[in-house]
Amino acid sequence: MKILDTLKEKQKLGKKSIAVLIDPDKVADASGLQHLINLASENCINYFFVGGSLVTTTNLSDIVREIKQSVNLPVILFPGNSIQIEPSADGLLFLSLISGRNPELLIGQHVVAAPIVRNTRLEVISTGYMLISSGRTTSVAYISNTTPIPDDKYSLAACTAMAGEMLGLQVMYLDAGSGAEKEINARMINAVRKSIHTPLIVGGGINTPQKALTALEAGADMIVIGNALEKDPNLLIGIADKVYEWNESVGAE
Ligand code: 1GP
Repeated sequence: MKILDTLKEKQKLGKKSIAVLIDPDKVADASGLQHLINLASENCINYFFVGGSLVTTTNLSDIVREIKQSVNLPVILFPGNSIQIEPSADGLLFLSLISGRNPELLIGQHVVAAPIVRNTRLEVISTGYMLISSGRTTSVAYISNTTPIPDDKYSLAACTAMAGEMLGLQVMYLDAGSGAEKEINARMINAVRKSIHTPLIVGGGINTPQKALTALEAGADMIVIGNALEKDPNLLIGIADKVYEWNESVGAE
């Protein structure tokens, strides 16, 4: 089944997913990566995301290969720009940064990437990517040269998501930015949830089981955890438990 179809199916059933984000620049060594892959697989995570706002290494294909050799889980590219395309992954979040007004990230890089992507077997998932302010400036806000939506401008975020959906984007991604000081607040997630029908991904600064649960309760269909695991991979156990418990409570797969 395709990634997007699975997400929509789970959304219909009220089930949630969890993705582990691997930033190629933060992979210190092969054994650390392997440990994280094993933990992720033992804790029933659903997806690996691979990418970052600034990738200075050339290990993208090695990382995808390492994951695919170890576990049978979809690897989804979460690219910061058009050079982060790796054909051996399973899917690609084709991100349009709709919270910003930088034409390069709304459509420019996509034009460059489209013919390359067309020649791959990647499942392309068009994604309305929305940055929400989260305290200090994050790498993604700086690199993208965009202003995140203020975290108390609920209707601005809701209308942005709504417009993204009307433009045909298949998934919305609310991101506070990797390693965000403040995760996205429940009211913001809920406002966006209520404004759209597409699956909703939420990430940035989720570093405790409670924050994960709050995001799920507020309406996230998928949560993404990255930075916190770079410091303490075992945090995944408690966070993944929340997703597991949620799914158990809504019934069998
Ligand atoms: C960042 O949403 C992802 O784009 C994950 O954020 O690294 O803070 O978990 P963290």
